[in-house]
Amino acid sequence: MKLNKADRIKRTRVPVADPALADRLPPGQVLTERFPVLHEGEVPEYNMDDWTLKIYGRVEQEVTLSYKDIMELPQTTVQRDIHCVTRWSRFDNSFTGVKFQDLMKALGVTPNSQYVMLHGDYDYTTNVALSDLDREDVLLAHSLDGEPLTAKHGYPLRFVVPHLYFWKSVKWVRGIEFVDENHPGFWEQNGFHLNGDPFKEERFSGEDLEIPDDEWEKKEFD
Ligand SMILES: Nc1nc2c(c(=O)[nH]1)N[C@H]1C(S)=C(S)[C@@H](COP(=O)(O)O)O[C@H]1N2
Ligand SMILES: [Mo]
Repeated sequence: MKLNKADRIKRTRVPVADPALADRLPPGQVLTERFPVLHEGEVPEYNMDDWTLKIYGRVEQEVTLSYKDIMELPQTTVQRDIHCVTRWSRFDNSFTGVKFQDLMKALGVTPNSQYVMLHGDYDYTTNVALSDLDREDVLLAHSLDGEPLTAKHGYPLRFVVPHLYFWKSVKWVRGIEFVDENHPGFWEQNGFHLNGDPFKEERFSGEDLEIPDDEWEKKEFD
């Protein structure tokens, strides 16, 4: 059933803002304890012997890592809230993995550019500024709340960029490409904001689209 615009607006319940959450819950978000699954395309299956993560583009030296290489790097756990542009937020997610900063340090990779295109299976991309990755709490995560990520949530490895809308947190990450210009990735080419700060409500690049606050409840949970 395709709703016309008026119907959609009628269905748009304005999320109730709990004043106690004002500092924590970005505008227009709804809190959930469940964990919705959102992505385009199929959930990949891997033979971990063949799996690689490539770091390439505008760097002094390109590097290809195995899963073992990643697991041998220093491990960090960060507890953060996550905010999806389809209006759900989930508090206190405890992700474990390798900090982007530690990865760069360990590899001695010196980027020659200020922008990054992140690549995930299958053919998913999202653009981020290097300054948005070069932070204490940006992880390449393999676990959530002490358990390995499920296939649907990005096993074996996903980015967690908690201060931006969750579409920037690439699941099934396979490539970190340093690029000269901030070209839009997949969702950014499809009407979403180039940057995506939830506290500034940077949802869209052009005209606002209606996102009913229960949009995500039609999705799968895992
Ligand atoms: N590889 C890949 N990563 C992806 C996506 C995707 O389609 N493919 N979707 C993004 C979007 S739009 C969201 S909201 C989050 C959802 O993560 P979750 O399914 O763990 O909640 O993953 C992001 N990472
Ligand atoms: Mo999303």
